[in-house]
Amino acid sequence: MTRITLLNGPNLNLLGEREPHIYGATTLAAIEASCGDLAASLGIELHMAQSNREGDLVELIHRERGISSALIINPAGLSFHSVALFDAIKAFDGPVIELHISNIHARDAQHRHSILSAAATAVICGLGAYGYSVAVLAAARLAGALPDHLPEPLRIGPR
Ligand code: CA2
Repeated sequence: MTRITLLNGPNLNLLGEREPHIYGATTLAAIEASCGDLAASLGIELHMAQSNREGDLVELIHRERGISSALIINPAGLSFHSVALFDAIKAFDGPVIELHISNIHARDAQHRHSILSAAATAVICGLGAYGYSVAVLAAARLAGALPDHLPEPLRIGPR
């Protein structure tokens, strides 16, 4: 069974509790439950983790090398300065989707430029919690693991 990893970075454990006007009212637990359901319906194993520590995320990515066929990561505040995460993403051997709940391009200067995007295969932002569902579908597509019964427009891909 194809395995995909979904990682969430610092402070995202607080989703739904604070700043709902920016990050929405959905909790991380609800997002993970919904992504798990979607993955199951696609016949994919979805491995999920959240950490507030940069080193933990680096190690989680290392551990998935050769095991997960694609990586989805919301690096949160680490997006804007973490060279260690940049290098870990570069070292991952499959497609990597960088995901943000908010549209970081429409944010203040501090939240506008992710240095990780240059290492990612694709970037999804501004779709709120729905972006996680889109990312799971897209990661499955990039991993070549979408089931044949899905409509053709969902199965066509960039490559
Ligand atoms: O929009 C996103 O998903 C972000 O990655 C979230 C980060 C932010 O630094 C990025 O610019 C965009 C912040 C995550 C903080 O999460 C919180 C959740 C609830 C309450 C407070 C913070």
